[in-house]
Amino acid sequence: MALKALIFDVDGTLADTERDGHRIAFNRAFADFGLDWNWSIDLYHDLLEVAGGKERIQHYVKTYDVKTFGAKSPETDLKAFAAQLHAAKTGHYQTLVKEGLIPLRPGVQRLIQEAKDAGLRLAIATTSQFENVIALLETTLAPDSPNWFEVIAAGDIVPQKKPAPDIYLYALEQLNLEPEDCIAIEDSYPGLQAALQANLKTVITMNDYTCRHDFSGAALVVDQLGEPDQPCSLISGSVDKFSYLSLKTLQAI
Ligand code: XBP
Ligand code: MG
Repeated sequence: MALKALIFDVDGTLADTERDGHRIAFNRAFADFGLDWNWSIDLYHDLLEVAGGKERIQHYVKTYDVKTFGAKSPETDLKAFAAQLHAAKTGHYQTLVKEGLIPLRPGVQRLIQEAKDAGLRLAIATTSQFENVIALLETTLAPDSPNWFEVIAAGDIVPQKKPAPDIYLYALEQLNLEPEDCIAIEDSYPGLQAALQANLKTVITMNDYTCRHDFSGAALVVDQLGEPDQPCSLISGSVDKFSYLSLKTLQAI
């Protein structure tokens, strides 16, 4: 196949944003609202089953039967309450990202540069809020890097979040490409399901939160994209011996 575009997931794929970024931001927002909720590292692992911050908050309230008393918002309208809480969380997340505390994962900058140099088109398909993606790209890649991506498909732009394929279908439509022209790069089971249902060949770069997920159906699974001096491990997939994921490797799968 002649590879034309790479479609990147964001959280967990470009950077380990969840544990030290989103989780902390949620907890700060809870404190702002006078809530005694605390999302520990382990609890957050379970909560990550639900994609989308607003959806995750609603899931938490329903599943863990927590009380929203003491909050500034009415308890009666959970959706509206979650949206207010989530707006505060988004502010905290951006502050954390802009402090430069969340670096890109190994190999991300290199692979994006290789793809750019080879004239490949770039896109993003994420569940996270659009403004979160922009803050992360500007802080970690380059101030003008949002312009490197022809499509940034994010957050509520589609009705159904991952594992539904909607965000990938939207990105493909905006790129005006067929799935066989593209490769998706993901880190999680819900992300993989979304990409596979959009018929995209998918490479998984797993992380601490996702390393026990079921990655059946992925073309390749690695523990990180790797660098020439920082080799990655091949977890599954059929590919010639390599020590880091280059564009050449992607073109061969
Ligand atoms: C990431 C998510 C997001 C983030 C939080 O999914 O599920 O909800 O956890 O971001 P993906 P928001 O890896 O597919 O991008 O609070 O902005 O939703
Ligand atoms: Mg992800």
